[in-house]
Amino acid sequence: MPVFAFTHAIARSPGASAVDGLRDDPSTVPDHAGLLAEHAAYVAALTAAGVAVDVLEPLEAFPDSVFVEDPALVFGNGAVLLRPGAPTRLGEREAMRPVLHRHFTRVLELREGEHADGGDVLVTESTVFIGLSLRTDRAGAEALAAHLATFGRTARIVDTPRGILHFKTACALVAEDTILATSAMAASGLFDGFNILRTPDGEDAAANALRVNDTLFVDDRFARTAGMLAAAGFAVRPLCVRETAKLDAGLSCMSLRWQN
Ligand code: CIR
Repeated sequence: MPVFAFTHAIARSPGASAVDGLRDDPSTVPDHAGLLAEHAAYVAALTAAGVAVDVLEPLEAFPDSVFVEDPALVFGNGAVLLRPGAPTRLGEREAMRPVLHRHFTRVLELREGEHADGGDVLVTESTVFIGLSLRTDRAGAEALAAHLATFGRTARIVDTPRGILHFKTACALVAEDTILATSAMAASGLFDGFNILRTPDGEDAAANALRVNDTLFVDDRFARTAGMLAAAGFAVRPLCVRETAKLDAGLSCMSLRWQN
């Protein structure tokens, strides 16, 4: 069963505080109504792709909590409660803890001093890449790798290219043996052995695509990437994430996905 075969997902609606989320450029302020509309369309697209989505209530105390991908990592046989690397996001893990226990019988945890964001984790069949970044430190990556081994998964700790927030900001698994990547990520050599589809010039931000069952979600601002993927045979579903992107986030960040 491919690692992008999903039956279940967790998402969290953006609260009013979401407009105060972390971002590289504080002068770009997202619109709350726009964030809500994009989130609702995203959940509807997951549902249409065959996924049952548990949509959690907003958490006003944590502006970035809509990005549920970061405080946890989930698989069909268990979950890991992570420790996000941004101080303002660390508390999201406590809110995620009961949610994970509701869905999974086996929940492992990172400990104090260990930090990792789910956005830095790319799961493929053979390897789980863990990107070291400003959010994911070596202690967190090594602890996560050890937890992954107990789930029967092999981790590889790598460097996230400088200048991007998360490892998956620049790449996505789009088929069992195929990775969509920015040119910089493609040139890193990390994905030797995979087929690599490069995002066209000027469309680096399209690399945070999301494969869910037979559907490939792509940011609708990037027509050339969508065209390339459609020509390669993918069932592309463009989604609007213009407001969400103002928070340095994209399609993978808004859900935790697994197969039961
Ligand atoms: C943050 O800086 O943490 C959020 N504004 C964006 C998180 C994006 N998450 C992801 O790429 N997995």
